[in-house]
Amino acid sequence: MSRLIVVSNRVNPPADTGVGTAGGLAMALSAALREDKGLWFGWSGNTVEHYTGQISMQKVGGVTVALLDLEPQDQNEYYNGYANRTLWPLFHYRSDLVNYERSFDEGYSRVNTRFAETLLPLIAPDDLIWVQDYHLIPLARELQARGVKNRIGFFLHIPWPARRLLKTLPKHGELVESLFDYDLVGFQTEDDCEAFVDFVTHDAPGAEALPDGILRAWGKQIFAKPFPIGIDAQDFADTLTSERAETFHRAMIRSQAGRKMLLGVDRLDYSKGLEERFSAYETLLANNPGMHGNLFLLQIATLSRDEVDAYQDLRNRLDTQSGQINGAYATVDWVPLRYVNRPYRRDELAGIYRSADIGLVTPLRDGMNLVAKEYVAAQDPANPGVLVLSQFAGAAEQMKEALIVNPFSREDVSEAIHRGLAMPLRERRRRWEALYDKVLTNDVSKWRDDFVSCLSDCLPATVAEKEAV
Ligand code: GDG
Repeated sequence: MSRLIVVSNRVNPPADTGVGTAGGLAMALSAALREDKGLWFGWSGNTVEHYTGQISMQKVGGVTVALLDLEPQDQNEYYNGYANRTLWPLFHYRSDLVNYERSFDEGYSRVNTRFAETLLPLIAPDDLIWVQDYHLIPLARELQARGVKNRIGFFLHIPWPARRLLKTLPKHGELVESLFDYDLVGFQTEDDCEAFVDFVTHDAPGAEALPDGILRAWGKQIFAKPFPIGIDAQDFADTLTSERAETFHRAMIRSQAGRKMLLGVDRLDYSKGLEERFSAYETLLANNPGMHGNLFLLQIATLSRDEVDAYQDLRNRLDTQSGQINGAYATVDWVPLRYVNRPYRRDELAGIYRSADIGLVTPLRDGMNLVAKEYVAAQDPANPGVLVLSQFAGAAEQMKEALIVNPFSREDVSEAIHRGLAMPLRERRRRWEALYDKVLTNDVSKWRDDFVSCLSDCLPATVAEKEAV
């Protein structure tokens, strides 16, 4: 069997998963590589004054991890710049927040070149290379320019934007063309895949969409398909029965003091719809005085990308908004909104999820959203909570038994919370059983296996066709 090389912006060694850091990509990849004696290559997260191109290798939990240090300028232009000030807002439909500077472009290409140069000596002829996410779109082009002939796949963890939106990006054609240097390009949902095909068929030279995800353009041929990501459901179930998870669960139940608990767990990011969620909760409180004192919202919003202005601004607005809600509604013995910025360990989170009556997952745009799946996996089968899920999370394509809402409508979200709180046990169980079944069946191993086997097995049949293009 070929060795798998995973390349991503950041690398979180699998041994860390018991405690866990925020970030769905890190969770998904560490779980996927745990059984695979693969190599995981990426940025260490550290910067050094002068780039050396040296990598540090370590073996963690059966996975060889190779880490590269970057320069401060790389961090500014590639990571905080092109990745998180240009592509992230654009791909999440926030063109108002897109910042485009040529220096970002240069930093993005430079870091992709650095990744290719340092990865090159580690690649063996049979290796399968699997590149992750929007930070590294041009990596296949850079590797091929250095003679790499291996199969290379790419998976996009975030949404693919609508055609007209993408065209606002300078050099968008070049970016899309560089995806045609992969053999397989994977998306979270059918919808994202269709948006990609829509762009290619309308705007790329010589484009042709054939059955089975075959796509031709720029004189090249690739496969483009959806591979919805999941969680490590078995590992999550084990975490749930850990002593720490149970201690946290008991502590939460005690602190609820008989009140219903609504729960949000998100990175502090404008794509997650936190302001809109707070407004919806405020609407619920304003319209239902009888509920005061009987429920509360616990929002865990772990700080993220705080070197980017839009994130600092959002943090300030959320501080104000949460203060206003508590100022307007709190009483001496009731705080309606518990707003928490500190991160929790993964096992602690599991216990917290289990004690929540409503899981509020209301992003304005989200590739998938693993919190929705973790919330479902953590519920007590005898008395499960209700998932309120945004129609704009990739997860909504699968999790149709959740209460699906439009996160832009405070009335819609507020009514769904109301409905969830009043939902009879029989209906809660029926919905939860269907959701849990999907979370178990479509887990992270299936995601990895489907992608990797497509990259290694389903392409040979078309190699001849590929060469004939
Ligand atoms: C990207 C895409 C896609 C959160 N707070 C804490 C904590 N978390 C963990 C959650 C979950 C993960 O972070 C968040 O995953 P999401 O999927 O919700 O979101 P992104 O970070 O934006 O991930 C997303 C994902 O990639 C995978 O493809 O689903 O659409 O945007 O696992 O539990 N973990 C710990 N403490 C916290 O305080 N330990």
